[in-house]
Amino acid sequence: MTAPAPPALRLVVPTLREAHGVEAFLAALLPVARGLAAEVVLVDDRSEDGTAEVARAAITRLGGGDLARVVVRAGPRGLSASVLEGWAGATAPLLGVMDADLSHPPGLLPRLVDEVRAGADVAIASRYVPGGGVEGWPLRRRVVSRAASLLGRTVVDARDPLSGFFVVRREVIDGVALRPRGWKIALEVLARGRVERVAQVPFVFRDRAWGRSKFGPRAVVDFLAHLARLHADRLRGR
Ligand SMILES: Nc1nc2c(ncn2[C@@H]2O[C@H](COP(=O)(O)OP(=O)(O)OP(=O)(O)O)[C@@H](O)[C@H]2O)c(=O)[nH]1
Ligand SMILES: [Mg+2]
Repeated sequence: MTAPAPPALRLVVPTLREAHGVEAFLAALLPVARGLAAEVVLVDDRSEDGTAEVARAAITRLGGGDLARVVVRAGPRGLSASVLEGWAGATAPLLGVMDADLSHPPGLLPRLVDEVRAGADVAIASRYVPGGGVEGWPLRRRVVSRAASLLGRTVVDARDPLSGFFVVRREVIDGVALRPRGWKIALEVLARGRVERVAQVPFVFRDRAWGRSKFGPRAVVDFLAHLARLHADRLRGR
């Protein structure tokens, strides 16, 4: 028997309390992942609703045991920390991340991978380029997101630097000390990684189809602190 081919992409999906919809998400994602020869790692932050167990059962039911697994984290919860933990030790040349609540269409993944294969260092699924958008968010959330994106653009050259859906060439961050705070891993990768070419692929972000939003004032505070640190490090030449 020949050894299985190494994965082309490691896709990390951070999860917190997604038991209700994670099976629908995996049903949409796994065929796409298989087509891309991707490995999928769900990194769950000890969700109390049984997300990890539901996801494991779904992976088995969907016949995805050879390409997807669930890791349950220890230690303090954190979205960016979960993503870094999921990427750690990857041998695939490409790393990716997306949300588990179907806000990010799995069908867009091949396009992001193609962009990196065609020469981009990072391919971001972007809400804020022509053809992109947001569906189902109240005005308040749209305004906060837009304002945060504009602020993010003061440190990185991308229209949606807070997108949680992107693919990056592994070499871009290999050996780079990433210190993300809170949620915005893309901002950190773009600001500190060896990024020269960014591809921005439009998509329409759909509000979560189930579960309660975890967005709140804490997310805003974390973001502003993260941004301040990136500016300070830049001034100090780090
Ligand atoms: N591991 C881990 N995953 C998280 C954490 N917070 C959120 N997530 C997951 O990260 C992804 C993005 O979080 P969301 O809560 O959907 O963020 P959002 O889309 O900005 O906001 P809402 O959908 O309105 O809640 C989802 O798959 C969540 O389940 C966390 O602290 N740890
Ligand atoms: Mg969401």
